[in-house]
Formats: sequence, C-alpha cells, structure tokens
Amino acid sequence: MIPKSHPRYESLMKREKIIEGFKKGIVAYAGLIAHGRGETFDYLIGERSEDFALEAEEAAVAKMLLAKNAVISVNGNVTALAAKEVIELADSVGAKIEVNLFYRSEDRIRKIVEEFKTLGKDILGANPDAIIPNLEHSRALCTKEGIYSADVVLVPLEDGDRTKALRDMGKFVITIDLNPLSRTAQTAHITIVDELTRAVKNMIKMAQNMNIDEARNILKWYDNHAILAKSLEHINRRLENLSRQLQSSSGLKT
Ligand code: PTJ
Repeated sequence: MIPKSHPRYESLMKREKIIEGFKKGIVAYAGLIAHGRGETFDYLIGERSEDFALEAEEAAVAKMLLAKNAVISVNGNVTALAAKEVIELADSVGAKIEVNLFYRSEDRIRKIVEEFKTLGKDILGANPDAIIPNLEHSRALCTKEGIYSADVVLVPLEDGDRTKALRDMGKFVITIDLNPLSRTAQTAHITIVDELTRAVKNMIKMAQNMNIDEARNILKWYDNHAILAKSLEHINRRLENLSRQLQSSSGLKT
C-alpha cells in the first residue's frame, strides 16, 4: 500500500495500475517497458501538463467534436491506466472505442472488452471485419463500423507503423505520447506530449466547455510542428535550469 503522503504517489499509483493490468492479462510484457519509457519522459517534462500539451489537447477535442466518426483506439496500457476516463471522454465528444493491439492475442482482446463492459461500455474490436492496408496482418485487424470507416482516430501510446498506415488511409490521426521524438509523435496530425491519464482528464473538461464555433477556430491556428518544437525546447530549458542550479550550489558541503 502506497501512502498518499509519498512524494511520488501519483506516479507510483500509475505503476501499480500497469502491474495490476499485467497480472490480469490486459497489459502485454512489452507494456511494462513502454510504461517505464513514458515515466522517463514524464520526469524530463516535470510531470505536469505544459502549455504545448494543453494546446494540443484542445485541438484534439475540437477535431473529435467536429468529426463524423471519431474512434478512440485502446490497447493494454490505456485500458489499465484510464479505461474509466477514456469512456468519459468518448461520451463527451461522441466517439466510439475500439480495441486494437500491437501484441494481439484473442485472450487479451477478450479481457479488454470485458474490462470496458464491467465499466458499462460496449466497445468494438472483438470481431474484426476489415484490414488496415500495408500493415502486418494481426495488427491490421479492425472493424468497418469503427477504425476502418473513421475520419478521426485517437491512438494513445501507439507505434509509428500503424499511425502511418492510418494516415495513408486518409484518416486524421491524434496521439498521446510522452516521447516527442517517437515515430508516432512525429507522424500524427496532432501530438499530445502529456501523460495519458492527465491528458484525458484535461480533455474531458475541455469537451464539456467547447462549442462548434470555438472548435473550428481552434483548429484554424493549430500547428503540430510548432507544438513538437515547443515540447523539445521545454525539456531542453528545464534540464539547463536544473543543471545551472546544481552548478551554482556546487562546492557547498552536503
Ligand atoms: O497492448 P498492446 O499489445 O497494443 O501494446 C501496447 C504497447 C504500449 C506495449 C505498444 O504499443 C508499444 O510497444 O508501444 P511503444 O512503441 O513502446 O510506444 C509507447 C509510447 O508511449 C512510448 O513513446 C512511451 O514513451 C509512451 N508512453 C508510455 N506510457 C505513457 C506514454 N505516453 C503517455 N502516457 C503514458 N502513460
């Protein structure tokens, strides 16, 4: 049991959720590694939603509100960390949810579908009837009603290949990825460089307060390359400041 007073309570609780998800058979082995990679980038960012994240989150909500068929693609890590919040976001922007796995197994698909069902939500993906072109077979499986016919797809914690394949199908792709250098981050139309749970919670609030005119206006000004550049500048500046602080106190007795 992690005490609430622990200075790293939030981060440790997320880690517990991933471990719990792994024990339940929802999270893949590689999901444990992916989470650690995310933690590292979150440490560098400072574990809060910075302006470049909030701006991208606003644009993502705007795009989903304006979409004809928006779909949120969920995998093992997303389910373990934020299934409840993802449902709330989907309901706020009128999106469907579809399970789509990198390390696909029928057992994990079933468990993820059941996890959402327990929370009161039927999701797509258990019975795929379409294929994303130019992707290795099992990862390409999707549904006509969901990802295949979607105009906007949110793919949090995703791999670059599928992001590119979805783009090549003409879809508008949004991702949430703490690593601004990942292929997904570089390939998506909107890249939210923020921790999944924080991002989704922010987006739920934004969706509740945004009308269609505001959504259109937000998208007019959005520039994803500028957002990625800001995230890298932020990390760079933060590390320089931390390094300067250490240099100015060097020589002091510990
Ligand atoms: O459940 P599956 O089979 O679909 O597999 C899911 C994983 C995540 C294992 C799979 O998609 C994978 O291997 O992903 P990658 O290539 O490791 O990419 C995951 C990205 O998400 C990395 O860039 C991480 O930095 C980032 N990331 C990890 N945890 C978080 C995160 N970004 C935001 N919030 C997080 N909590």
